Amino acid sequence: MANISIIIPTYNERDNVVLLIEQIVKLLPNSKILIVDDNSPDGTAEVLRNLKIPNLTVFVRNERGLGSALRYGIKKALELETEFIVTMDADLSHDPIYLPQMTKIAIEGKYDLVIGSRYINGGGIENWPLSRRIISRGANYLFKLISHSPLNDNTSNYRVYSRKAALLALDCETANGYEFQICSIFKIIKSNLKVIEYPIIFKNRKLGKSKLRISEILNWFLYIIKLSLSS
Ligand SMILES: Nc1nc2c(ncn2[C@@H]2O[C@H](COP(=O)(O)OP(=O)(O)O)[C@@H](O)[C@H]2O)c(=O)[nH]1
Ligand SMILES: [Mg+2]
Repeated sequence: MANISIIIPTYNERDNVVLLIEQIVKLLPNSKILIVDDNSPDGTAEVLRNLKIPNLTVFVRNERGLGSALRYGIKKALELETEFIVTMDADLSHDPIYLPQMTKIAIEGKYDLVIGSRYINGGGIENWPLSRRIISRGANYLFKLISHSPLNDNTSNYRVYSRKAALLALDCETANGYEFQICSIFKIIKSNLKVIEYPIIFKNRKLGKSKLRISEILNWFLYIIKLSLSS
């Protein structure tokens, strides 16, 4: 049985994260679950501390940022001698039902990255507004154009990384927020690691709010220009 850690970044996800963890424990009982919470004002961390789940660790940081939260979780997972590292959102958009198959593919196929993909046959999105669909499609189109990525969904945070791929992702030291998703894929494909997509149906969150802000979208586009100039 491979040693798997599942990293879940949280910011104000009190109403989602418990449901998610309960499902993960049933589906992958031997995995370690690492929550990286940025001191959520809604008390996400306190709710989690009251759960009696042996393989659950909750890290509370005094800074904000999705990119740095993911890096923090990956570092902790590598310290645990984890062989495969999963990242996924806390808001139930990433259905844990796919976890057994995604991790099996990584282990048996010796993949360095298995990405839960909305944009291949069998994948899709439920209940996202048109504006979010356009932003996501546009971001993927631009990234593919500059990186020649073989992947159709490069911005999904539902992933299984090998140790080698996770170490490369950690090189994205300055990638904030959503920049981390493309920086890590960029490094992984430029190193010719073995990558594959697995179709997922992404469901828009029912509870809590998205943290994506206009400023972050603009920064993302500036970042992709920098990436294209440096490559
Ligand atoms: N630790 C941490 N997690 C974050 C931060 N921003 C977003 N997240 C988490 O990252 C995941 C994706 O964020 P979400 O707001 O759902 O973005 P969207 O799905 O792109 O609309 C969720 O689990 C959030 O709780 C942050 O600043 N710090
Ligand atoms: Mg979300």
